[in-house]
Amino acid sequence: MPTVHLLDYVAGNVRSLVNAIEKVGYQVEWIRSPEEVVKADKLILPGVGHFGHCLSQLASAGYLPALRAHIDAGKPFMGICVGLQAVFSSSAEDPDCSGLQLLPGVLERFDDSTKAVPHIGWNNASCPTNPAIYDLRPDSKYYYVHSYKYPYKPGELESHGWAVATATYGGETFVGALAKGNILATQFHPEKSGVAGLRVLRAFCNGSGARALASNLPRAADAPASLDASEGLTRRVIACLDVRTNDQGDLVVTKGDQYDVREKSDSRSVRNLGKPVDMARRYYEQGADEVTFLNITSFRDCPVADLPMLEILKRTSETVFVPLTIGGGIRDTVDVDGTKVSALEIATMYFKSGADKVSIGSDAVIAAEEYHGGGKTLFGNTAIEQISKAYGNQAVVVSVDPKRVYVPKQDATRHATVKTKTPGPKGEEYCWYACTIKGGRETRDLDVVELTQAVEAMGAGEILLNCIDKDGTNSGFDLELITQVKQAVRIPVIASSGAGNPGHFQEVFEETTTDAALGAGMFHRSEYTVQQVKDFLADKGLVVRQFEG
Ligand code: 1PR
Repeated sequence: MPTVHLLDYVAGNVRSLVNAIEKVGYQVEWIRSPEEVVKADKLILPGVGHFGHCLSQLASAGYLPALRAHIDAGKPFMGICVGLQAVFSSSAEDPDCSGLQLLPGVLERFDDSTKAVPHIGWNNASCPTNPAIYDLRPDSKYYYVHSYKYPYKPGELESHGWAVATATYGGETFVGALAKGNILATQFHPEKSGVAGLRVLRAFCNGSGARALASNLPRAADAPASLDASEGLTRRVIACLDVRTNDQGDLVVTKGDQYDVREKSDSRSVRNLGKPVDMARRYYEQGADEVTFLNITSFRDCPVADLPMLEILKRTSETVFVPLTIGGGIRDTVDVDGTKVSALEIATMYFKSGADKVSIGSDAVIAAEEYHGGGKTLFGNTAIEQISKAYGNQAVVVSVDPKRVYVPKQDATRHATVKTKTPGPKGEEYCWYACTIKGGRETRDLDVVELTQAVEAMGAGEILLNCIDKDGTNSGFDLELITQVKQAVRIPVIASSGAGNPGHFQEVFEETTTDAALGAGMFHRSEYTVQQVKDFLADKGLVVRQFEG
């Protein structure tokens, strides 16, 4: 197999990139010191986390001159995500840190006054003047996850000979991909962008992208006179697999009714809906935009010994090229031999096995209680802070398991209430949402507004918003809960629990500002496929990504 070199300068999830490169027919060799850069022909710089963290690691290890020499020698070079950002001079994220300075320009943060930041999801990378740049296609969608972007100004980069593909999020048009000569840089993650992303990687690896570019060199006069600012972000549909060991000791996908995963029959055995790796692949092929695994009984086991979940991730990431999230048991713990293992170390094991994000449940509730108890103080030692510092906030999801608590009047509790259209058993017109831990087994005196605002302050990048009252009911999402949380935070929110048919997805996207919606039981029971949900949404005029085979 021909070889592609990857720069190994920082801990991060590069397993999916390795898998994607192998999928397009190349083997990966690692570059582990600046001296080794010279042996690379095709070199990829994967970018993870913060601009400053990435660039200062590169600088302190002495990589920058070696990278510039590789590029100056005309050898193929590709930067991904922060790897694209690195080609500019600097970023507002870390103003004191310099980029590779191949291009003048400063990255800016997305404006979060009217939309969620980070920008997470599937968006365009379209280049009206050079539609074939590295096999990027105008109708395809690519997976982005970032808070900083280079704003697109028509003609600016083209006048320096760059071909530029753009995307628009919430009225801000930014650079999605850049190419010139031997250089390709993508703000999106090709390794997470399904078949559309694999095409881009293939065009880089086999040189066809650079050759096509050379025969269609961009000219300043080709730059669009005005911006194409049409919004490209799709409605994200996520498939979730709750995984646990059944009574026979097999790891199975299960699904509860209000978190009770045992059959209603006398046997009370754990409901077994299938094999995790096979089901994840099926959902990927149906067009799921992400796949989430929740290890729902992790609090009983020591997760460090929980090798089957690591194995599930490794095997899934070989065939599923969309983002994978893993939740359950991400917290400081003590291994069976008495060794202390930090939440960061556990998360690292999951990232190395193919996860793109980790989801934290119970531990986030305890951390939020301490945050509020200490007068909204950040101590820097929580799992959320440590993992988001190392891997970026987009890698940290907080999974919330709330339960309704009804009250007769708005001021009957200190908690943030909503006036509900579904009154309580005694006709109560208000409710608040109490956070729970250990899979709903313990209810705490903390509401969802307190929890989500605390974890946002700690650096969480996204909220996975379940609802125990709605879970498994097929009665639709809890729109009142989702609206309350969306108003409380600026990070993206994934609506979860209650989806029973495609109309429920339409409802949650049209009646709330949720950033994504997740389904479980309706997919597992084969009542609907993910594709049917997406076809239905498309029919109703909502933008979705369709699976490219
Ligand atoms: O607390 O950090 O160890 O994480 C445990 C994780 O496991 C949490 O994310 C928690 O939500 C999850 N969990 C724990 N117990 C259960 C259970 O069901 N007994 N599952 C559980 C949570 C909720 C969703 C579900 C949606 C959609 N499952 O993932 O998929 O409700 O279902 P539906 O569309 O069929 O209605 P920690």
